[in-house]
Amino acid sequence: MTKPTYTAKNIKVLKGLEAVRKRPAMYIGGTSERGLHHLVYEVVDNSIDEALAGHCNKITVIIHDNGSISVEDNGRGIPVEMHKTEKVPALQVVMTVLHAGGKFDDKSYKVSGGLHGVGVSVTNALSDPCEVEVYRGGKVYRQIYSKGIPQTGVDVIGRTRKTGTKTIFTPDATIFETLDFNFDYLSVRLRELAFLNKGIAIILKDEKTNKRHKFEYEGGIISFVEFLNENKKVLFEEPIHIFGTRNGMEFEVSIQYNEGYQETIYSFANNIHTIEGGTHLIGFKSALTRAVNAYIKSTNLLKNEKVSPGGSDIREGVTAIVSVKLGEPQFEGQTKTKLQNSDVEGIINSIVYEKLMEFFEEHPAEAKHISMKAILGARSRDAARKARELTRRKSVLESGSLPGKLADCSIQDPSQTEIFLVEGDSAGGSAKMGRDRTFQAILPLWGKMLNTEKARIDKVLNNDKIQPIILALGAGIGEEFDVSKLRYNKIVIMSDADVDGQHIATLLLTFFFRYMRPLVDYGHVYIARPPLFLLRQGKTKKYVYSIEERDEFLKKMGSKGIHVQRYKGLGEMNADQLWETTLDPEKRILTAVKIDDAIEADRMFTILMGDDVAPRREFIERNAQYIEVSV
Ligand code: 0RA
Repeated sequence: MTKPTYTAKNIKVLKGLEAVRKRPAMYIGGTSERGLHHLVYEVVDNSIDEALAGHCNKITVIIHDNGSISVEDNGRGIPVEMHKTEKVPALQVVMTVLHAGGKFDDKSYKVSGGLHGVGVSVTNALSDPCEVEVYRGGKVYRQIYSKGIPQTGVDVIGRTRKTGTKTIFTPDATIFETLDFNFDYLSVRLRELAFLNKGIAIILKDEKTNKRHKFEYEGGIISFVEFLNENKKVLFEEPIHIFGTRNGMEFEVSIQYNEGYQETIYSFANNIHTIEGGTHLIGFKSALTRAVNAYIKSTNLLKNEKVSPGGSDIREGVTAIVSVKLGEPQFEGQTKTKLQNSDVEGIINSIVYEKLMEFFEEHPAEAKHISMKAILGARSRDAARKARELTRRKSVLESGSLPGKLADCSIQDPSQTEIFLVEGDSAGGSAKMGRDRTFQAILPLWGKMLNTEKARIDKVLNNDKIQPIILALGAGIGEEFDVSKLRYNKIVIMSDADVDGQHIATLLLTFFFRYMRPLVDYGHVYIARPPLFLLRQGKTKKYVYSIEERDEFLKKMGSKGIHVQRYKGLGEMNADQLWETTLDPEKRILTAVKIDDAIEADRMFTILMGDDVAPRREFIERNAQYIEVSV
């Protein structure tokens, strides 16, 4: 084994790696689960670049059972020859110099690249150990690093016929709060990458559980749109597909409509999900609005009617992906996910408009469907406005008046308060008596909750089950929702631990997700977990929250004179018990509702709340552990 040589240049390299280890958040956004997974994405991005350059079509990611993870591609292999100016092997430069990436290959620009665009050296710096194998020119080369510092030279360790690069790394336990790679978390991003880069097969395996996925989509973003609409009724079968290149920028758009009213548009720049949008998204939206309006005008679909569809009417029920790839993307915004390259907007706007008009001309049935839906959307917006004005006039939604059934808390400071949305009047009654009324408010819910997944906003606004919730929270709804006006810090859904209770919780979550989204994004929503059993033995009492926990305690307590009481519903608990088990911040269990991935959440709500029964049954069966409480 050759020892790496140290020169003055190495001092600079060490300083760079040190900076990464000192402030990992600056490079990978944090050291929790998200940052941990970012390590993988940096490595995968390099392989994606190799694929986009046309030299690789397969990437395999394996979660190993010793805590390491490996990423292997079948590209050309990172060059191992001496780097001309750095005087060490090119591989070592890529692995240890910040921003080195594939830059020494001038011809191709780096298309993918993580949010922070720092490259695989960051993954290396935060791993211990990290090992890279390169298959190239008939040989297997290897270099091993610890915390980014080479422990060996680039050694030849064998012969091979294949070409490619494999990186195996173990995240440094002194840096990360968690070291467990999450199969589902990785799946979401790797699937997204497979959609955005058609023809690349990305395989994910988990050696611990033997789970395996292969993501490969010949249709690219067309497949992405079909995937998003999978359980929805679509207006036309084949998604629209528009693509082109201009000024060195590649762009691609796919559009399909469903019968719902939600707007689902995801935009990407260089494979990065631009959550905050940007110029590509603005250009796309403008083109869509202009094209649909132009078509409506040219076909006189509106006759003499006064309504005119606006952008949001035209985007009711749309599912679209906008993806651009460009040389020097400029990102801004709070999370650096807003594309700001100004030339992109005009290019996308004009080309998408042109191609959409062509599509409409060639597909009059689809064009008419889209147009009629937009017109209906405009009419309903009109109706919603009138409904809002009516309720306003009745001074309900904006009067600050509170619903009659609300038992409010006494303190005013919204950062200290909680509201429990309680299923059923009897549980509501016990909760009102059992709570700490200084900071806990109770709003009982009764009757059949509206399924907001299938309702337009005018119906939601006027619904007598939903209105009390809007009033109690005090922050408005929909586009006018203002999280700063929220009257409570925690909104706790409290329903029975049975199928009906689950259903109500899901209906409420759907409502929050669709109409009060910041509530979810800012982490205000919780689900209470009431106990399932009360175990009693003489004077000792123990509430348990799952069947496993019950069995565990039965074992511990022995079987002498144990009395097991099962709670079928919240209504069976008296006020004291409810306080003890579900309301008391010292003892209760609350599950925070977290939505990491909007795409997954969107699909989940569609499946749970949409029209199709089969996928819903399948989903519930797959997730049966969450509703085991109903047995
Ligand atoms: C630049 C040049 C060449 C290969 C690569 C970059 C490369 C980098 C990575 C990172 C992960 N997998 C990769 N595969 C390839 C090769 C240039 C040549 O062979 O002429």
